[in-house]
Amino acid sequence: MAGKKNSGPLHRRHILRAGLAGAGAAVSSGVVAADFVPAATQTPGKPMSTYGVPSPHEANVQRIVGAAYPVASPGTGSSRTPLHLLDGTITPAGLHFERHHNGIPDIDASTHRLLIHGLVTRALEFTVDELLRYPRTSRIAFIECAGNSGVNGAPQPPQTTAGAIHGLLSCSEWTGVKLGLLLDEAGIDSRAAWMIAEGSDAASLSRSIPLAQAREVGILALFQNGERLRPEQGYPLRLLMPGWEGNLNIKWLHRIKLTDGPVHARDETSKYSQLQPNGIARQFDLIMGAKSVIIRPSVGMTVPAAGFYEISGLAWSGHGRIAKVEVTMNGGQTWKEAELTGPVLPQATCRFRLPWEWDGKAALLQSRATDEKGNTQPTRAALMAQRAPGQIYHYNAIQSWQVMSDGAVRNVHV
Ligand SMILES: Nc1nc2c(c(=O)[nH]1)N[C@H]1C(S)=C(S)[C@@H](COP(=O)(O)O)O[C@H]1N2
Ligand SMILES: [Mo]
Repeated sequence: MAGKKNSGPLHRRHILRAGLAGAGAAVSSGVVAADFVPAATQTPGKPMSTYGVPSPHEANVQRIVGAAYPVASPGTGSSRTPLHLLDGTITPAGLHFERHHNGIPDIDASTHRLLIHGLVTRALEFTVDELLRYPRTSRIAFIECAGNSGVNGAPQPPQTTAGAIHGLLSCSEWTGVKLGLLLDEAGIDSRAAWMIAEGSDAASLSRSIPLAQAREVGILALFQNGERLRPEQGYPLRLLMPGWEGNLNIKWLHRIKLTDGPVHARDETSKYSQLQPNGIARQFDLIMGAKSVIIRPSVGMTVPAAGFYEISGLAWSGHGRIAKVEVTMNGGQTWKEAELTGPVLPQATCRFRLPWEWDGKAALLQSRATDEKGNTQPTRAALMAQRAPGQIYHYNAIQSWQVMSDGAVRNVHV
């Protein structure tokens, strides 16, 4: 069945055949409609609220907070999106992963300024109110930290949830002003080839970015999923470089300087460069590769019994749209093409799904995404062979989950 396309939405016939129709409890014939009165129908409900929050019954759906290494201040480190507790493609703002190099600054938008200077015809300074007068654009895009999934580089596979391993990844609708518009207003000097963007946090995080691409795809994001950016995501202003290394999406952005070359700032030499086995480091490896991960089932979940299940996961690529996601339930002997349900947008996560009839025997599940440019995912062995020991950036290898005969799921290196 290699490469066979899934025939589309599940048919009721298929579900009946696979026995899922028995998943609900049988209702005894003695039950009448009058007995079936939910308690909540008996009292008036709660009033309206000014800002909605999730159901108290979903209180376990939280970001996974915790630094994997000792940090200098409590605001330094990351929290991860609980991918395994969500569905669809858009990350709720309150669950967007966080990566702060020195905490979240408290910024009053009315005093914040953006400076564009360096190799420009005239330096420009903007207040946030001024930026809000410019024409806006919206796009759905993922942000993925370059260190995402790097824990899978460890010799022993971590037995933690899909969110804990792969949750330095979130996807939102971002709205703001095209960077190119403001660069053109400042006037790009012919010597300018790069720019450095700097944040106004205690880390003054700054990264060099090739100017032509920044002008083409960069967005000065002011809104996230319809509301103003959350402080954790860079309020009041962040740079969005869809599909590029998370680190380039400078939060609390206050300065863009046009330069003739990369600045080799601290954050692109001490970090975010990657040592190869030959001792030479790759620098400015800026676009996130094609990637996918099966989220249901994954570690922490149990497949209760043989029968029908839906395998589901996320796929994304910094190079464009996802073209296909193949899934194997037998460790790569045969692959089936999953259905991409819902929007398939460039530089955005998309959802793949595939029906699975589990026979109750041990099964090795993997997914492999290919994007529209033909980029695909390496095996873990192939990826590790290109890395010096301990190098964890841009880990996009195929994830392997072993479903054991008792239904438990293990992370395995194959
Ligand atoms: N100013 C500033 N911008 C920053 C960072 C930071 O610490 N300071 N972290 C970067 C890193 S490493 C990543 S992965 C993304 C994370 O964005 P998020 O916290 O909105 O998920 O922001 C980037 N922008
Ligand atoms: Mo990052």
